[in-house]
Amino acid sequence: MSESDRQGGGGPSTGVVVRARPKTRKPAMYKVLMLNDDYTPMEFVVHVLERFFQKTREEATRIMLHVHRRGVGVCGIYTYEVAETKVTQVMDLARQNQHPLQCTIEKE
Ligand code: TYC
Repeated sequence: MSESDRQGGGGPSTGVVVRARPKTRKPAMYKVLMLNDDYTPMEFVVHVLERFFQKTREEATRIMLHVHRRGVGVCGIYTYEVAETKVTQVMDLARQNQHPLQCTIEKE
C-alpha cells in the first residue's frame, strides 16, 4: 500500500516531518469599546486610556474626544482574556470613583 493509500482522502499526506497545514490558528481578536456618557470627567477617561491601554496623553485625548463626539470608540484590540481584563479594570476604577463610564467587548 502506498503512502497516499494509507493516509486516505484527497489532501496532502501528514507525515512525521512535513505538516501540510499548520496546526496553529490565530486567536480571535476583540475590540474594547468605550461608551460616552454625560457625567464622567474627560480627564478621568484620558487617565484610564493612559493607565490601562498604554496610550500617550495625546492619543488618549484624541480617543476620548472621539468617544465624546461620536458616542463610542475603540480603546484597543486584544485576545478575549486580555480584553475582558481591561474591561474589568476600567469598570472597577470607574465604580470606585462613582463615574458611570461603560466599556464593552466586541468581536473583531
Ligand atoms: N461626555 C463626557 C463629558 O462631557 C466625557 C466622556 C468622554 C465621558 C468619553 C465618557 O467614554 C467617555 N464630561
